Amino acid sequence: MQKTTNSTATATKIMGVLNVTPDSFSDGGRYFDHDRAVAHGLELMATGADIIDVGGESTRPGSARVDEAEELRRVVPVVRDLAAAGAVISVDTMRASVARDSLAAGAHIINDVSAGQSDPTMLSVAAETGAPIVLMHWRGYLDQASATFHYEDVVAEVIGELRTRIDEAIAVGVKPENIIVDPGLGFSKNAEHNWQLLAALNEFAALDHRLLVAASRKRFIASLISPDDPKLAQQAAKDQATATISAISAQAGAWAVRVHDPATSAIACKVIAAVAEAGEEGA
Ligand code: PMM
Repeated sequence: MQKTTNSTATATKIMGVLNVTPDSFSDGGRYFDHDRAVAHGLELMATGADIIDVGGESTRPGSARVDEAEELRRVVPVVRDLAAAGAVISVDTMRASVARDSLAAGAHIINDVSAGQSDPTMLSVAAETGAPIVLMHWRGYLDQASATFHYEDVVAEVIGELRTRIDEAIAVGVKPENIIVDPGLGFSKNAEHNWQLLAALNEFAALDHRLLVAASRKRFIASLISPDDPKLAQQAAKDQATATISAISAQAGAWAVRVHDPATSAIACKVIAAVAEAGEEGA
């Protein structure tokens, strides 16, 4: 069919995960060395990532906090080299100093899983620099989180708590258009909570900020694939499930999905964009 109108549909962006850590959920240890980290960042770009999310601290339950100097040492040189290679970079950190130095080294976006709750100066760094910031739903460090793991209505509570974070960011001077929201799948949430949040992505999109969804290879996916022993779930199966969630996220209007395997999710998001475009042309 001939294209008659310019499409307003934009494909959901792919944020590729680059954990420069010895101990992250699924790729801990693999890209801990600087050169391997940079090489993997370039590979993520080559396989479909629009943004590289560089992190130097694992958020795995029970993992000890990395000290500030070590986090800076892990993250900033990798950000600098990938930015020099033309990458769009988000920096996955709960520390304002790491965010600030990474932005100075060429990063574009702050990704704070604590939504400004871990470091009281994080939101002002976002306000002062004008950098977009991901505000993820977070109820504390995962080893402290069991006490705050109860929800009467997970969707309403996560949205309500995110609204509080949004209001605080705006009060500190972050522009609404620079706020990206994230339901925080797997953070103080069990599998049932995660599926309920995914069933309600439209409500997150309706918050009127960009939406990021980060389900990739998380435990609730592994438990779906291999309920008796999630550790036995194959990587390819987890990436297939992740790509399906990327499609659901794209359909709900997500701005980006954060994934370990860009290729599978990029195809899923392209399919959804093609269907959206065809729908617009047919309208
Ligand atoms: N999850 C992890 C790390 N960073 N950032 C955002 N915005 N949202 C997330 O859900 C998120 C994140 C943990 O996953 P990993 O260890 O596989 O990177």
